[in-house]
Amino acid sequence: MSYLDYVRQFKLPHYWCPGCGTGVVLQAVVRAFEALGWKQEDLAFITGIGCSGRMSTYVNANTMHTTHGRPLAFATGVKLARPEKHVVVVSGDGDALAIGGNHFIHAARRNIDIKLVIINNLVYGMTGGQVSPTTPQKFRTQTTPYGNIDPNFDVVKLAIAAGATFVGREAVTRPRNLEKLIEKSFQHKGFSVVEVISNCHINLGRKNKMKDQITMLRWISTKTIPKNLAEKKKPEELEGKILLGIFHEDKNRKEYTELYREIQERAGGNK
Ligand SMILES: Cc1ncc(C[n+]2csc(CCOP(=O)(O)OP(=O)(O)O)c2C)c(N)n1
Ligand code: SF4
Ligand SMILES: [Mg+2]
Repeated sequence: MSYLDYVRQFKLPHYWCPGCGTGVVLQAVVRAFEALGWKQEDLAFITGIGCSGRMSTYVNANTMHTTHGRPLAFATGVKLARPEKHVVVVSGDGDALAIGGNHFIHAARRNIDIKLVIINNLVYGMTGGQVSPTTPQKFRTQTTPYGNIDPNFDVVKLAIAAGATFVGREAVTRPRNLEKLIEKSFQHKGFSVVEVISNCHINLGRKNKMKDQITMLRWISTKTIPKNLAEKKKPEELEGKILLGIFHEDKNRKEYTELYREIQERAGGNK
């Protein structure tokens, strides 16, 4: 199957602003489906609400466009009911880490086999650019017009601390690396998290002297550095940099639906 078979082309043109990084993530996701040869009938693709949440409109598989912050709750239900299926969630930074922050840490804690991709555009894009838990300090947003004072989450550290067994980070400025990372995370058995640094030049960039997508993508390029290159740099050269790559992979921890099946068998269920 071609990656285009995983796209509902009759739904195009898409909703996103020209140059939005969300489209780059869609491309990487469907190319990973193609590389893995997943059948559409074996795939549940679930999103929350936000510009990122709109992705379930365009993916040609079993899709659920759920409520804001709740895609992991829906996905947990799907995976427990049909553990043999591939369950993929795409979520925004607000969706996954603000309103959905609790679902995020608990899905990670359980190590349930859900593949989570977080489109971290550092803001609530869809609703006009309110501050999110990943907005950098000093950034101006709709709700922090004089600059954000809240420290931002490090999504990678949060995911590892909560118990995710595959954790990586990429940026929309490196689409091929992004595709490879997403493909690898989809092959992992357990709760995987790929954070994608993305651009919302419309509702964040324009408030922060990045008037268009090119300027914002350049900023992402200068701000990010692959982990292997970072290893050769001095600490002072890495100040304020966001590292990219795979940060954690644990293949030994038991996956949640397997544990659930075991306990069902012990309890005499599934007869
Ligand atoms: C329960 C609930 N609260 C608030 C909203 C309004 N709302 C819709 S999208 C959104 C934020 C989206 O931000 P993010 O998850 O980062 O996605 P993005 O649009 O940036 O991709 C909010 C607050 C909602 N739809 N439902
Ligand atoms: S508002 Fe931002 S995140 Fe939403 S489509 Fe436009 S550029 Fe993308
Ligand atoms: Mg966002």
